[in-house]
Amino acid sequence: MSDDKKTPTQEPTLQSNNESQNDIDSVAKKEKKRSGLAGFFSRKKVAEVNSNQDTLGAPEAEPATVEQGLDRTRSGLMDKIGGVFKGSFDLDDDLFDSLEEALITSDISVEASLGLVDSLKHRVKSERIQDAHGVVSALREEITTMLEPAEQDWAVFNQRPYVLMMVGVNGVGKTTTIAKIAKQFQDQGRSVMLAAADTFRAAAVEQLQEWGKRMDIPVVAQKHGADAAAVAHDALNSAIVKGSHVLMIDTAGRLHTQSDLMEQLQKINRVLGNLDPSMPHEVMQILDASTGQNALTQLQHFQKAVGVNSVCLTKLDGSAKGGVAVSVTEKFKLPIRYIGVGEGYYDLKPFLAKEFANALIPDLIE
Ligand SMILES: Nc1nc2c(ncn2[C@@H]2O[C@H](COP(=O)(O)OP(=O)(O)OP(=O)(O)O)[C@@H](O)[C@H]2O)c(=O)[nH]1
Ligand SMILES: [Mg+2]
Repeated sequence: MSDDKKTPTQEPTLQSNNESQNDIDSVAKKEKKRSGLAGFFSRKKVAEVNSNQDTLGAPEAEPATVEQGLDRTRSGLMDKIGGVFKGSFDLDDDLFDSLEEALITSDISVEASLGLVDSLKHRVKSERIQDAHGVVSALREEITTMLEPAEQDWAVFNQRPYVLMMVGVNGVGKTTTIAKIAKQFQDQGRSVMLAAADTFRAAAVEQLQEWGKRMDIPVVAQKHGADAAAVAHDALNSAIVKGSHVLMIDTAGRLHTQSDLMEQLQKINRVLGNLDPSMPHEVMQILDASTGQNALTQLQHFQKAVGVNSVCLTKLDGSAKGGVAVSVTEKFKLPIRYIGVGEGYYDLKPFLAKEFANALIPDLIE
């Protein structure tokens, strides 16, 4: 059977965190019943969603700075680093081993942690660093250097429309990130079009449509269960006709093990590529930073299946340990376009290596 003839009922269920599709559907139905469209925006409990209504995506909400967003992330790592330098200490192998452990337990991969500590040892020796402050400053600089390959210029407005497809596992923040980017582009006077190619999850189409309504941005959609590639195809034609600067394609969350759903992404790639071989110009994978090393595995599989070109790290304002940015860069050298530090429109920040390293590892408080 050709891809085109697949019906949604033949697709495997989207399961994550052991949720069955029935669970997902019944949650979605409950969400739909709730007051207004609040339920479409998240899977959070009603009380949480309602309490967020004032700030969720509200342009007037006070956005977090990167430093503020990384508050929780930073305190975890700095507690560990502070612990290494507590009391009197020698800059010996034991101390560097403890530092290495602090980095590894903050989601920096073993390889990257080894590399960082090796460079640090050399610097401590060659620059005759003797105090904790000097070691921590040197570590911050080493982390900045390691993160630099991920800070890349984005030629997003060089093509028109620039076609950007968002991929990732369930609930990582794909749809919210699309809305945040769309809002920021719109603020820059660019025209955006959205494609509701998550035709799989109940209420996903309405979720994107509601974002579009709020921002006055057109959303191309078909009904739930429609062929995702057909939606992307329609949206591209509309974006061409309208002369939109950017087309962003929202896709359903999926696990890499769901081969039918991974093929669906390949099909979107193929269908767009048939119209113009350079399309989609970019496949951006959204990674929930709080999933730590698991994010690396997700990226590896999605990259193999659909050729991921860039990354966005979300939920760095939560329990994430932050080191995942270092691991992702060390292993994949892909651009990290943005980091998510909250739920509002402007809680999505361009990734800047130095700013990130400074926010992650500030000076030790004496
Ligand atoms: N705190 C915080 N929450 C975020 C961030 N990004 C997204 N979220 C929240 O994560 C939840 C899931 O976001 P969605 O955008 O629906 O995720 P998704 O990947 O589209 O989900 P599926 O379409 O079901 O796969 C929502 O409650 C968002 O508000 C972030 O950077 N910080
Ligand atoms: Mg979504």
